Amino acid sequence: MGLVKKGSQLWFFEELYPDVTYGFKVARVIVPETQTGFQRLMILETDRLGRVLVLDGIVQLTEEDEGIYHEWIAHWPLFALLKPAKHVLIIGGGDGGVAREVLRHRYIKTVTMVEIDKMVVDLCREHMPAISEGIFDDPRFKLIVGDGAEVIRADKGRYDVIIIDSTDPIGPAKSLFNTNFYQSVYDALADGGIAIHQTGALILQPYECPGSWRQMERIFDDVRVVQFTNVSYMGGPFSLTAGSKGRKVFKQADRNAKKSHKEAGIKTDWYSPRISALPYPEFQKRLETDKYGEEIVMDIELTGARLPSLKQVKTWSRETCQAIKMEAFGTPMVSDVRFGEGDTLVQYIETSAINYRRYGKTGCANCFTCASLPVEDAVGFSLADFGARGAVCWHLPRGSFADIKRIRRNTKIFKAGLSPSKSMAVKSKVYKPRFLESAEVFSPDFKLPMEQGFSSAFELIMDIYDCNYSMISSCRAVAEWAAEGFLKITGLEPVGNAEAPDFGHAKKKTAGPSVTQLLADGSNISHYSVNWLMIVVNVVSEKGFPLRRAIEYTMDYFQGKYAVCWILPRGISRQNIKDIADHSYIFSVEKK
Ligand code: AG3
Repeated sequence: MGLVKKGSQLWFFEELYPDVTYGFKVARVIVPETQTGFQRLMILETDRLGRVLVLDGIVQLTEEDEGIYHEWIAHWPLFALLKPAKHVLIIGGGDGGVAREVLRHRYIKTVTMVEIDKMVVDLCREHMPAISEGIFDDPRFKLIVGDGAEVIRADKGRYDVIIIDSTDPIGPAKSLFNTNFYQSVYDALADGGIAIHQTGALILQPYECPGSWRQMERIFDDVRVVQFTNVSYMGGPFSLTAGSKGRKVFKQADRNAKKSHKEAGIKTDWYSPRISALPYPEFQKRLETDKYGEEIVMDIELTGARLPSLKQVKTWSRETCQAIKMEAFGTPMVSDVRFGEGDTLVQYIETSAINYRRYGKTGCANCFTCASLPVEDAVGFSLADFGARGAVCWHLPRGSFADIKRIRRNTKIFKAGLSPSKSMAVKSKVYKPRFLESAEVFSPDFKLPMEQGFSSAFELIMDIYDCNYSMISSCRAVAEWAAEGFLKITGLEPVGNAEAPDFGHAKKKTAGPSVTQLLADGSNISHYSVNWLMIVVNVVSEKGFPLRRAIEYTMDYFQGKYAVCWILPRGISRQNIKDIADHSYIFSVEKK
């Protein structure tokens, strides 16, 4: 929307979201929208908020409330430190507001600001001089015009505080929200140092803060969200995500802040060490426990004379959607309407898919969702629907970003049956999969469960982290991976084409496409989470294939850095649950 005429008045409406916006009356256009070579820049004058800097249609600051953001992003890390900071790096921050606040700390020796867009610096300096007041005359201050992600790579262990005052992860700042960048930031910090990044509105940008949190969590020694609200960033609670080099830094932060704020004698208008600025507990909880999705995998012991027909399985699939409260997208895909042994049915749902196939007298079903999965309903319902006596269940946290030990602990393997009230009852002890080193899985001696005569088929499940955004967000790229490269590597035989329909996932929780490639005796189904930069893959097959090549090829294709994988025996029936757990493996793979 941008600038809009309303009668004789001129208004500005923010363009960040396609479906919500806010606006204000504009008194005068100071700098009309200009293409800087990096982004669109505009400076407006308003009666209510003073001058306003807008980049790519998004409000970056208003003179009236810029102090809230600039004070918190600068003073929170600086006062939290155990020892006063000497060297500070600012990435972005071209308007100068962050540097202004940082330079108020008297112990600071150098402040380096790396801004990619010189026009932001020049135009703000000219038209909003109060924001950068004094910084250009301060001998401690140095401006580098360049890409922060590049510049920082040369600096190791130099900075006590690194402040990333970037725009949102669209446009020029995109390269500042990924793991490589966070790794260089960590490397550039001195021991005990803190880095802090603006990570968006908690409610309206629900993946931004969690996305950065999860990447930072794997690199920094501790991570913390600092929450504040202001006028100009619409949507209520807004987040800064901070990471420390050193485990104890944040534990002592609150105490240090009170002491050093008092000693420094810096008068702040908005920052106060007495405000904890912790995020709402609900967010904290979600950050810590959230996973991309969860899956219930069931090997259902079919009974009765007749095996389920395609029609019955279609009914199961439709009703399972209701049981797990998910909307079905499109119609089910089926590898062969005769629906014999090994034939697959896949139904896309809002956030992922459910699927079914049969090996012998075992119905193999998977329900995957990125919302929360009512496991009991899904299993109980499936048992009742197929009139089955029992099922072997694997309940997997998918894409949880936790370390592999925790993922293993949260993977539950058990036998389920129906209770007299027809709901699911756990009928066995709950087991965990066996942990293996990837070297064991990749060794020539490794045998898949069906190669050991234990099962009819197997399932390879991969959660691949830190993938390349453009690869995982493209329906075409993911379809090509499934239909070409992956088949070539594995020698699996396709049935039909790889489908990666666009069901508008961008607006849904998975925020990425899903692809299904039906196989002659199984299927390959994957979902892509654009905001979390990950893909989750399930391949079920009666035939083995070179695991190492298949996994590494997939990681390379999507430029993923790390994978957590499971191998499960499928199409099993009467084996005891302990043996089943013994033949269920979990392992991780690092990029080579
Ligand atoms: N940079 C962060 C602006 C974030 C706006 N995003 C949003 N409302 N979701 C501000 C630059 C000020 N130095």
